[in-house]
Amino acid sequence: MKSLIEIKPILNSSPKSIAITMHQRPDADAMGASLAMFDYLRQKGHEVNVISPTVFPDFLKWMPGCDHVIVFETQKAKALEVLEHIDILFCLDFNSLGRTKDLAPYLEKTSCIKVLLDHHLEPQQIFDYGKSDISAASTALLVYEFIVSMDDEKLINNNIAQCVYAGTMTDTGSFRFTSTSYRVHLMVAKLMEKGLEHEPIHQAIYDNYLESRLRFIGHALLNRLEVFYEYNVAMIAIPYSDIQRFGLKTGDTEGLVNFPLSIKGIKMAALIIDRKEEVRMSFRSKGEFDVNAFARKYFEGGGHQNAAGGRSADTLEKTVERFKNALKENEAILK
Ligand SMILES: [Mn+2]
Repeated sequence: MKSLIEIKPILNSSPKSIAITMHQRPDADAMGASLAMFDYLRQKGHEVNVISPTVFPDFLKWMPGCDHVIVFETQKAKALEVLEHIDILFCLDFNSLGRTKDLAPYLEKTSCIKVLLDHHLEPQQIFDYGKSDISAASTALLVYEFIVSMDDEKLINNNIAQCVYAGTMTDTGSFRFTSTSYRVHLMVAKLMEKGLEHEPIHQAIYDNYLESRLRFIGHALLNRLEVFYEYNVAMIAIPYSDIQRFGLKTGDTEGLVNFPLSIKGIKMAALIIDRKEEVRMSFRSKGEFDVNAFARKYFEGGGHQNAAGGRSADTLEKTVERFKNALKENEAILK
């Protein structure tokens, strides 16, 4: 993979046809990075489309440009038509094509230039240009830094500012995780200097839920939380019946995994959800315990040292049992 900046002459020459894509079930970072890049590359005169493998959550529907996003899951023909004639594919906030779910085989088929901007561990070796920076707090930050490195800071408008701020705010737990480096604060300072209003973004993302989502959190904390003090681990396991009962939608369980981590002494938290088609898992940790390694070893997943995801084809009960066995195997590290 050539370094990202080497794409500069290509982007600065003739107009290109470009697609930007992100991981399935996109979060604010995947969407924010993609929409910021979308706005920027359009300003540069390129023909640009954004493809999300699956629908994106309602709490991101304020993001500038989100109306242009083609959702592969529901607009397959349109997405495939775009992929057929592109010169460049930007892959943002993921690093292995499998993370795009059913879109993956079509991305594999394209012979165009593939560009990576991402901050997850162990990228697949299929990209022509890119930046894989695990110390970056967010992919949105990498997009911001990319635009600056292209000598195009003047093109960072309010749309781009809102998108990269939102992605970075959420991926840093509102600027508190250890990943919140000086680069993050430097970017935010520059964005605010340009006139970014941050408060509406916090409100749009964190104060925009339905009552049912709050009731669900109450229920989950009261009835679905289990604490294993012997391992310093806490877990919330959500059966499919809860999803139906509270009418949960994409994004409604976002952040739930952070609650158990706020219990004194707890070093690792897990959220295990029966999504019917499969069981999905989120892991968070404080300090040394590496949930990326844990998710990779036991649950076909991965991510970052302190935040990772996984999946299981077993039932919820069986998955919880496997999780508990995995804790036992890691007893020495967790204690
Ligand atoms: Mn991210």
